[in-house]
Amino acid sequence: MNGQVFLIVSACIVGADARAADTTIDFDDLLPGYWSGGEYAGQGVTFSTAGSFLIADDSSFDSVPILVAGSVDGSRADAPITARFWRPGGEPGLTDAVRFNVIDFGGVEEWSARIYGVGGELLETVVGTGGAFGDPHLVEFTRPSPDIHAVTFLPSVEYEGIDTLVFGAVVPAPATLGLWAGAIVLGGKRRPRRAR
Ligand SMILES: [Ca+2]
Ligand SMILES: [Ca+2]
Repeated sequence: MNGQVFLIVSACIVGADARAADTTIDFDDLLPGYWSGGEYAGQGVTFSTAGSFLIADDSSFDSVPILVAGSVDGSRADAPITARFWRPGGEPGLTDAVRFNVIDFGGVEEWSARIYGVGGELLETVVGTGGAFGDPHLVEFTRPSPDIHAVTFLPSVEYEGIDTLVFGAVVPAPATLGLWAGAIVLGGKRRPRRAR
């Protein structure tokens, strides 16, 4: 293998690795209807809703299923949907990039999306109105380092869902590092008190 070929092959391998780190969930393997939210746990993500149900909805459009959530009374698809990221074994995980499409099957009203850290802290919010069927609105969060544990989509009362969720590699949350840092800080504060 000469040097030029080696460089090309190396570049291809690096490119493939970068793409392989992303996981895409398009919900297309779900049959339309109710689902638990745990169907993709093996891929590092679970879904839940503040409403009463999650549903894979094709809504008789040409689209393959999207994910929507019903409100508590079950009459509308307008409840928040939260995706959480996990490591194998069920430990909380963090990623540095999340994106998904908003698909709007109803009238134009304001929706929002939020990302949260592992302690539930709000990191960023995006507000929008786009996403008409046939013209998906891309919502994208990119962080300088992996600190996204959850993303919540808050639809309006006018029927939006999400599709094609893509997220970067999920790494362990540094809980152990946090505990050690706390112990060091506490230890450092205690010594002067004893000396007084
Ligand atoms: Ca889909
Ligand atoms: Ca709408």
